[in-house]
Amino acid sequence: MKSFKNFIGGDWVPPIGGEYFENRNPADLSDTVGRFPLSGAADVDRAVESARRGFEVWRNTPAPARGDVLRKLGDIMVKRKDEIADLMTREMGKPLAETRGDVQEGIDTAYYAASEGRRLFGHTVPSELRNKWAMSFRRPIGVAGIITPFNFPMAIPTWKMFPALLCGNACIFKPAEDVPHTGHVLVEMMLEAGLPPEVIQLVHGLGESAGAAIVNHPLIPVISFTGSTETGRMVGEICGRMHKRLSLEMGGKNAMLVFDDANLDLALDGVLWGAFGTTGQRCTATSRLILQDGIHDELLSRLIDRVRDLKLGDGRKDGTDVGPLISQNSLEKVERYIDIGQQENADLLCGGKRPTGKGLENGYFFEPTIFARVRAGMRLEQEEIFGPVLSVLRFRAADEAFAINNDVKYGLSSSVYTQDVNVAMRAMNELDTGITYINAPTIGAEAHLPFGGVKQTGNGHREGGWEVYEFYSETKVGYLDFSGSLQRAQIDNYLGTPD
Ligand code: UN1
Repeated sequence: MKSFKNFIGGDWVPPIGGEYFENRNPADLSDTVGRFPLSGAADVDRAVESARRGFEVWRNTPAPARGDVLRKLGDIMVKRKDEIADLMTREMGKPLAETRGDVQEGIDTAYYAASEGRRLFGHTVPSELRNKWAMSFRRPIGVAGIITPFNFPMAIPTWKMFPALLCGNACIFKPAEDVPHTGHVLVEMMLEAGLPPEVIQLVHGLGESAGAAIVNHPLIPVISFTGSTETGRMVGEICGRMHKRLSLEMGGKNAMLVFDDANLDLALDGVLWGAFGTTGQRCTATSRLILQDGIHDELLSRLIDRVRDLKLGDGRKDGTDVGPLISQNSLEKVERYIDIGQQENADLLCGGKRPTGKGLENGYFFEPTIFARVRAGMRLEQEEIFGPVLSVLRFRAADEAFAINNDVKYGLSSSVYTQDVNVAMRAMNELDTGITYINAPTIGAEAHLPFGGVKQTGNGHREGGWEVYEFYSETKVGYLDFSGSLQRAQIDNYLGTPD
């Protein structure tokens, strides 16, 4: 079995404790990808020591030159796109079309970051005093701790690390233990693109050991975490106590609202992609379908027909629509929610169990599932499941649909299907989510726009787009007084009170 290493101190090295974990293909557990380091606090200590040296080199590299490294990295990713998609599907299951999209999101992020190297704007504004200039500019912060999930093994690490690097920070990267191979290849490509070796450190391992050591390390002032709201809360408590800058991207319970006047063919395609793409394992998955009375029965019956046609299987095989779940734990969690839905008297219309088909016996497969007659407030309707389970609700008027959408603790994404521009614009204003799509599903974020959610989905920061550059840099202000005399702000330019 192939054995992988950490990348610490500018070299590929084994974990100090000598322990490893196995990474298996969730579509076929007899297929082992390799063994990866089970790192701990001592590995993180070494990574931090080295990253601090890397930071000194990198912070003094001009931002356009840092951008050039990221552009080259984008070029390398373009060349290796299909190969990476294949290894990514092998370790996390989603079909190749989706893993190719995942790599493309990384490529887009690389090119966007490269262009930011020649921008990274501050402001120059007038001073209130004569012969004095006032301006702001950006400085890097230091070593950034990057902790990422399994569902977008390439896109999410690039969302975090490329802007962090462009701003001049060094990174310590811990990919989810389910997708270490993609993390390994990403770091290989970063080095090939010319990133100075000590600027990036790869520490494999589990959240409770390697992840916790990163979050708790006093010399890592910036943390970016994507994962569950429960873990995010713990990370937030620690970072709060330690005065760290923290970006959290957590759960979702995203809804699609379909109005009577909607194009139903479009809405059907949208909900299938939104609910069952990535086997429902997205923070942006559509997990609630809220249908207006007039089209409820027709859309539901057409949806069930289409769901029955979805082909479950190995994401590396042609024709597969839906891959496996990521792990035994996640399979058991989904099964718990099937029980919960039934106890709550929702109607289980299809799915709800593990499939029996040939070729599916060795993986974490679960049938695409629809519950109808779900009512607002049920656990099925309120809690994030992170699997292929869609709850269907009904509504009469827009206000009711907006209230159902908003009455959950999360607020990442929402989607509205209607031809009525007034309803669409009201939805934009009133839905409590970081993103609203009109006539498109709840997934579809583009790399050059800010991504993130409100309420317990996040903590106010955004990934992607222009906003993430604020997160990874400190604003510094410079005043230059060339008047040759002491000018006292707020005093010497005071206009006096009117008589
Ligand atoms: C996530 O669900 O964790 O548009 C991220 C989207 C994807 C990214 C999703 N590009 O939803």
